[in-house]
Amino acid sequence: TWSNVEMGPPDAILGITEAFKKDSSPQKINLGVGAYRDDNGKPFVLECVKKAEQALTSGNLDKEYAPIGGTPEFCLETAKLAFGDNSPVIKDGRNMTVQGISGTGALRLGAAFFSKFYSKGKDFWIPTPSWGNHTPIFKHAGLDVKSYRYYDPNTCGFDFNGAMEDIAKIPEGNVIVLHACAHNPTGVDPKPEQWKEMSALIKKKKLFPFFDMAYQGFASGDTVKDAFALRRFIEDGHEVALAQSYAKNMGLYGERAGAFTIVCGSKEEADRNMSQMKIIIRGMYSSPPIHGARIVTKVLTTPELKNLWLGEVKGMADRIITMREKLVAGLAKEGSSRNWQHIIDQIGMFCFTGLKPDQVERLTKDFSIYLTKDGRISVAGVSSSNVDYLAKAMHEVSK
Ligand code: PLP
Ligand code: TYF
Repeated sequence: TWSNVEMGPPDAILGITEAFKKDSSPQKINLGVGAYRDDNGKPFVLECVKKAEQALTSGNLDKEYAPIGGTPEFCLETAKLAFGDNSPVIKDGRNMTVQGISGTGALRLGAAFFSKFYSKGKDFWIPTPSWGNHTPIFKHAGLDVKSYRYYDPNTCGFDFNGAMEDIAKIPEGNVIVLHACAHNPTGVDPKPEQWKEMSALIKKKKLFPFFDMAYQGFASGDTVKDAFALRRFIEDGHEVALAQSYAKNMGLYGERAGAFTIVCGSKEEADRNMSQMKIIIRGMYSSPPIHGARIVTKVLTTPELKNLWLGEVKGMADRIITMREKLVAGLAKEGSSRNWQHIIDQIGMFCFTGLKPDQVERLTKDFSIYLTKDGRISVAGVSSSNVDYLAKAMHEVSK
């Protein structure tokens, strides 16, 4: 029956973990997938999450289905986290927010909704480069994906002029995808002043901003600071779409808790959009998983747990910043004459090292260090015990 089905390639990011597992070197390091590790290299379950789970267990909750769009409480708390408790969007009920199956599922719901109902322009414009899964997610929904300049390999920083030039040429009505903070894979974000100019241009060009916020809190360690771009666009009067994820900032990777929001012109419009969003969800997977969403709701609605969480997010962000500094210091100690300042300047979980594909290959072959071909390393996989080895290896392949 399936003789026509060809073997597909492994996923560019998740395939790395498969290769890593097969490697028997005791010094091997997995810097492929973006998943936080503590300084012992172990997966980290946040204390606030453990406490929330204990409270949930003792509450003897049932396992009934969630509503199609997730519980109203989860959706409200998640929207408040993004837009701010006192945001007029929330006060006026202009947000249509549903739970998604983590950030990926949220993006996919947004893509489905735009594909079916958005009539002003058919293309989704993503930065170059962008998260490798953006293109497949949007294409699955029948959208066309195009790109605007974003990363400048010469400076290992943001190509502001290139981005502005390209955005100015995007046809009116098209959708522009923006990483709200901690851009994946480059770790390069626009500065606040640059966001302001981008917002003005996007408004003038009548583009629809679609934010992907998978790392709120992970860039600066502060969830409010990391929401700057999104909130600025709202202040400027944009109607936006937003995909959120709790995978990284609450460490809920496998729980698949996230949300999709469209900010509408009125509550009445939001209600109509919600009715259609539910019809889409019902036909895709009917209703979302409940456990992760319950944890999130518990953490966000219990002041003590929320404070604990904010401290833990900052702790994760700070450890990553420390590792960036140690890596650069280690490279200097090895005698590298290259300028590695961008490793410190870039933010969030990832660092775009600037290493070329052949250098990446050598890191893996000769040093059992696993990373994506584009030279991205997940800094979350770096620890006090492997940073010196990593610095030595990076120097060896780049000198
Ligand atoms: N968007 C970006 C830019 C990401 O980096 C990720 C995760 O790596 C996601 C969305 C969604 O991840 P998840 O589906 O695990 O929430
Ligand atoms: O490291 C990255 O960029 C991501 C991480 O279901 C990821 O691709 C892994 C699994 C998943 C969603 C995101």
